[in-house]
Amino acid sequence: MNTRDTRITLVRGDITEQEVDAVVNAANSSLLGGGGVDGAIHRKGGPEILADCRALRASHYGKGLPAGRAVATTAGRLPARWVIHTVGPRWSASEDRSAVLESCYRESLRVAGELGARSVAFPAISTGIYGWPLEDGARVAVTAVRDFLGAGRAGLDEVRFVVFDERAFEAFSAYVS
Ligand code: AR6
Repeated sequence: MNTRDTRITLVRGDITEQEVDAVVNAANSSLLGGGGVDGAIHRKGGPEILADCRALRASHYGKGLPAGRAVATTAGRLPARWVIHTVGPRWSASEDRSAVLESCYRESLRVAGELGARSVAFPAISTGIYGWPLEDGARVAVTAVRDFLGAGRAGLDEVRFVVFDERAFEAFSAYVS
């Protein structure tokens, strides 16, 4: 799929193994690590990432990074140049939080553009520990990225969705084609 000059691709794999300029972390507002993608990125990327996160907390985010926002750090030992940490919303059955989820993708792409990244890999934000239903998470993700790229501000060659299992691959396939 091409939106303006950026390819949107989908692969099944591990976000920590992507050779792209920036990988996006499904973080929490503490920026101090956790499970899922967050745990894998810190484990594989090493302590430099956490050191940068702590510095960001001290300088800007003493109260935590709000959901929907994004910040960049080194990628440490990952085969990428930067990690962009974003905080997804927890799924709520009673409240529509999809604008916050959209904002995660948009803000991550905005930060990627500021860094001069040409390629960005996203996990399926909020669809793991934060409980967002996969099909809807895929819809919001692809729509948000497509809308951002359609506005023509990106300067990116590729936005890659990286999903862990077959179910997620099928969910994203419905929107990335
Ligand atoms: N590569 C690609 N996708 C993965 C990987 C991986 N290595 N590991 C898991 N997934 P999650 P969230 C998929 O839970 O829902 C952390 O504790 C997974 O199957 O990582 O945004 C943070 O600190 C799912 O589809 O992120 C927060 O507290 C998707 O990635 C909280 O979890 C996202 O799952 C954030 O929860």
